[in-house]
Amino acid sequence: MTLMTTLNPDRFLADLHALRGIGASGVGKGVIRPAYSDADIAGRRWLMARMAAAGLRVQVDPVGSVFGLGDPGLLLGSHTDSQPQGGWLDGALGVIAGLEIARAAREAGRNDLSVVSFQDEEGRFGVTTGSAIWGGNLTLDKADSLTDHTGTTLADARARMADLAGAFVEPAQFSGFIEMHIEQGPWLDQAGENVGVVRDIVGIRDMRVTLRGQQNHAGTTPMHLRRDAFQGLAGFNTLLNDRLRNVVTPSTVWTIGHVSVSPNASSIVPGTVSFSMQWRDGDSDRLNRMEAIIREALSETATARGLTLETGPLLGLEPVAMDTRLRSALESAAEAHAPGKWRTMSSGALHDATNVARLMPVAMVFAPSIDGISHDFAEDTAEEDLCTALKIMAAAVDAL
Ligand code: HGY
Ligand code: MN
Ligand code: MN
Repeated sequence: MTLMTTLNPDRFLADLHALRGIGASGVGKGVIRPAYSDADIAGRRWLMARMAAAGLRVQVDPVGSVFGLGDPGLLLGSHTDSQPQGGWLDGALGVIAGLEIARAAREAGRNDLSVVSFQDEEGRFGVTTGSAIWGGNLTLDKADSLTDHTGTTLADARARMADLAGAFVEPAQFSGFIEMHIEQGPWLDQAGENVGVVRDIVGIRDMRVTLRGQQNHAGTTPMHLRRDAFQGLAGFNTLLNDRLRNVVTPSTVWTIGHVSVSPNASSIVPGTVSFSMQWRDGDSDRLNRMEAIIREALSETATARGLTLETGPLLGLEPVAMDTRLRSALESAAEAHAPGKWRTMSSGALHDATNVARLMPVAMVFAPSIDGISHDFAEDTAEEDLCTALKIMAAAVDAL
């Protein structure tokens, strides 16, 4: 008897839907479970109980990442925290798939699989924070001073689950990490394919920027005398799109996703604008060249418009390649269970696997996202596709 015989897709789906109910947004299948929120902590407590029921030893690290430990061997998992408007599968899929495979393995007498839900993968405080700390990309000290958009520090947030927190889990007990995730993009869905085996994960840079001008009366302040911080952002954005044209490729992305205008009133010239500046690419040199262009465009814009410029700490992760041995186990399983309906591909989304790759061999397998939608309540995948991806990951683990 192997885990393939005890693997229970219905139990896997039931756990996925149970987790979806914790922090349900009430819109579609969406969830609202930001790191350290009541819903996130409730979700982690629920997961701890499910891990214990499966016979795994539960350990929560100081940051709030939840581990279900078996004997030394492979680590499976992802994250259960969500974006402010999250989908039910982003992260949760990988944790529950890992739980189901570890549980089925134990029922078949195999106890060398462990499961993890990393904390704050969605970066309320930074970029894949929990696994960055565990993987050594970020010290706990530095992380504790990071703040979210409301100014709350990670230290204060993680204190909300201090009663659960224990020591960091020793990475040396794991021989590798496999993470299942939804693609969060359009390619598998468009091609009608079942799974993607990830070749590499792009790198990322993320920093906060503040432009300060002069708050003033929107009626009496002539245009040529204004030091309008919003106009600064608008001017920077136009200049940036023009300057980046020479260094980017069709797969390079850059996003200003969070903007706060102060004082945000119709009859007041904005005095201050704070915004997030994020960019991603598969090439570290290109990420660095983009940083230089971004900083140059920011200072040129600030000077030209009489604004002051402040940039926060630059957070980032380098592009990482998946382990060939783990990856080929996934590819053989995909060929066996979905012949002609799988591909190898890059990941434009960041994942905990990037940080874990500093410690051990890692690999990822994608399930399709309907219409390529993610980071939105509408995120979804057909249950049949979820179960196909589960079977393929289980077959790969069974072979390892
Ligand atoms: O943004 C990302 O790539 C991840 O989904 N947090
Ligand atoms: Mn994710
Ligand atoms: Mn995400």
